[in-house]
Amino acid sequence: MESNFVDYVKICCRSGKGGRGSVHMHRAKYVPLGGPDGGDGGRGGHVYLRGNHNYWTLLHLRYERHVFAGHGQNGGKSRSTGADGEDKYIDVPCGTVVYNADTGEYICDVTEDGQVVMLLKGGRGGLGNWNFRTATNQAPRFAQPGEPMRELTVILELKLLADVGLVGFPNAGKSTLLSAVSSARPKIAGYPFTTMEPSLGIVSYRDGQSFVMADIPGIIEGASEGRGLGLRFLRHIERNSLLLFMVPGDTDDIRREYEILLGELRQFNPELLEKQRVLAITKSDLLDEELQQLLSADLPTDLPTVFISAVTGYGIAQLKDILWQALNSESNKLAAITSQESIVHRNKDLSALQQELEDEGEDEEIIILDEDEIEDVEDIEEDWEDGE
Ligand SMILES: Nc1nc2c(ncn2[C@@H]2O[C@H](COP(=O)(O)OP(=O)(O)OP(=O)(O)O)[C@@H](O)[C@H]2O)c(=O)[nH]1
Ligand SMILES: [Mg+2]
Repeated sequence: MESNFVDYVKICCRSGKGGRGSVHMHRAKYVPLGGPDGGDGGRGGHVYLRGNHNYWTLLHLRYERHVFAGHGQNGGKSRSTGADGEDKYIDVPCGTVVYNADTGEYICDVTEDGQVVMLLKGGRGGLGNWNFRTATNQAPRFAQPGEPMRELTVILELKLLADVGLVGFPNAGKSTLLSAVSSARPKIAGYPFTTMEPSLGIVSYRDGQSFVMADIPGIIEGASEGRGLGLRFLRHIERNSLLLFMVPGDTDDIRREYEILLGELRQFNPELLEKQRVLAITKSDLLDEELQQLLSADLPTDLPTVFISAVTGYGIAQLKDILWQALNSESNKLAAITSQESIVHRNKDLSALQQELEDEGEDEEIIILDEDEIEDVEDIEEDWEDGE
């Protein structure tokens, strides 16, 4: 199954090459010695990255393997300058980290909405022969080539995936909660491992504020030894600032289930336990008041706890308050884990692409004039020599 949860992509970027300057001699009926009038080449297109808060994943870039800016047009006669190549913008979610895919070197961070970073500069256009007139060479037969294009393959990785990561056994109601508080529509069903891949939702809070919640596949006892879907999905909550543990109210021993989850997380990465935690007792609609009080007395005391029902909406507002407070007390305190090993390289076979790029990328350093252009130039020179 193809995942629609994309937190890294590899993109081959190329700026445009500059257009070459033109070698041209002005010819008009009554102007026999018109002189050089070759215009300048246009600038090649730049490649930019642009932060866009409407994106939360890199999914939209998944099939965007190449981003090629346009080439500058060549200069023309009558001193006309070639058009600049089209610039390209790669829209990325805020919190995207950019690495050089070949060296693994960090390039930049895009953190703010609207932030624009130039990734590759387009080649400058060459000057036309008009620019090279001098007293001693009034009919220069040369012009500058445009600057070559530049190429770079980058890996884009999302640093901050979500603020809140949901942690619970299968069937705990994680996906149901996400769909109750956000517009995300993860699959929900009464069997374990309904969720096979993480999904994100934006939870709106008061006054137009919001935070991001990540639903990940359920964890079972022994997941660290590979049981169930294992723990590989925990990679996705390593970068969340808060973990929301979810245990159904009808569980025999809520505290024990919570401890099992903690244990599995510890096995995966002990640093996960340094994150803030909140415990939600889900499916509270299945409990009566009396039972809820009974259970309350035996809940873990080292973290905030709340009874919720995603079905009736009970406790959801309170949960959001608790999450919001916790997020803002310590938000963004945790440095993102941006170590190289957290980048997974997928589809690494770039050899074909590389070849294609090389073939296309041969730059014309030598200016080849059209037949009649050459004649023009020679005619004029002869005219001038005759005249002298
Ligand atoms: N009564 C009641 N049932 C709920 C509630 N929340 C979820 N459920 C039910 O519990 C079952 C599992 O819900 P999911 O949201 O798919 O659980 P999950 O934690 O995402 O499960 P996995 O994806 O398998 O890990 C579904 O049948 C839901 O309808 C609730 O608040 N009350
Ligand atoms: Mg689910």
